[in-house]
Amino acid sequence: MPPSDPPDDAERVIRAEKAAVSRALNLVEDKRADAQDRVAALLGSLKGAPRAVGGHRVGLTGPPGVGKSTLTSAIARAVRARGRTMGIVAVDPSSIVSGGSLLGDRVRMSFDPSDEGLFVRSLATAGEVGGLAYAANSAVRVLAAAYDVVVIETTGVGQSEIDIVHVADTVVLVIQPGSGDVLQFLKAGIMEIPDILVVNKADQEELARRAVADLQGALRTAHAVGASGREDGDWETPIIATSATEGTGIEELIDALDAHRKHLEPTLGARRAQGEVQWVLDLFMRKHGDHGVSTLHGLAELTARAERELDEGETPLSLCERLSGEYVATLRQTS
Ligand SMILES: Nc1nc2c(ncn2[C@@H]2O[C@H](COP(=O)(O)OP(=O)(O)OP(=O)(O)O)[C@@H](O)[C@H]2O)c(=O)[nH]1
Ligand SMILES: [Mg+2]
Repeated sequence: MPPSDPPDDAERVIRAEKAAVSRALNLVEDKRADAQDRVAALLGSLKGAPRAVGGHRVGLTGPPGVGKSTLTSAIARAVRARGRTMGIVAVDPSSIVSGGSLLGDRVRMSFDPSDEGLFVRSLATAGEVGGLAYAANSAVRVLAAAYDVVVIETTGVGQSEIDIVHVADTVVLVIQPGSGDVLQFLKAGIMEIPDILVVNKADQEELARRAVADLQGALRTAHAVGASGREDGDWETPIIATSATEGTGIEELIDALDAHRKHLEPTLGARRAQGEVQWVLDLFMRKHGDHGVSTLHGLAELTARAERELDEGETPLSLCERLSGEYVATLRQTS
């Protein structure tokens, strides 16, 4: 079947037609240059969609096995029960794509496939840095045009390969009772303070109570040593105990998500724009380091340029590629 025009596809995505959303995500994962040109065009048409502007992008992250996927399923049920639609993209570091199928898929979620208001997709990392970050970013923006709430699940703590901070309005860090690393990271200021902290597996009640108390202490220490989140100081990170398997604490979590989204409203546009700029700069610097930045006239110039060109409709993907091209061309000229 020949591909339909991007505007056509965009309309269908905005109407949340599952087949169109699926097709758009296939395109996002297709690394060929012509596919990526079409992604850029598609994202351009999706950018102003009502849900893309008014919706909520939630990043859910945490160490392996803490229950992120189970929690995401529980969140989805609660969000749907409140009459809102939801798209999920799970970034699965353990999966590999082979012959078009996803092997070793650890995304353990079960949903009603006939529910038109819920869409789930996992992206396999297949061990490549950078490429997935692009795909995840684009995937979130496709889903954001179609669904009220988008959740992106990634595994990791601290500086992970997929920096969901750049793509999520709200970052939720999920841990389980007895996970000392997170406490240490928070205390030492290695980790940015998340917008919401969740202690899952709180069916282990005594352990969970202690974990919540420890986290409260760690947050106080983190604030004391000057570690920061993305807030200007007037948002206090709530700590919420949940049991994803028993369904407790989920309503409280959704309320906290809504409260954070509301808190962000006045600055959301700027925050999202800043996230995209940061994403481009990060990727470019990971690839080409300080030398790349100085060759393209320094950080201030590069930042201003990214702001301007993203604002004009360029996608982070295409912009980063073009900057890389310019850097390489300059190297050739001067060598
Ligand atoms: N007791 C208890 N077990 C849970 C809870 N939530 C998840 N689990 C169990 O923890 C295990 C891991 O759950 P997942 O949801 O796959 O965890 P994850 O964080 O998504 O794991 P990765 O994506 O592999 O990092 C499964 O056996 C779940 O049944 C909970 O609230 N209480
Ligand atoms: Mg998972």
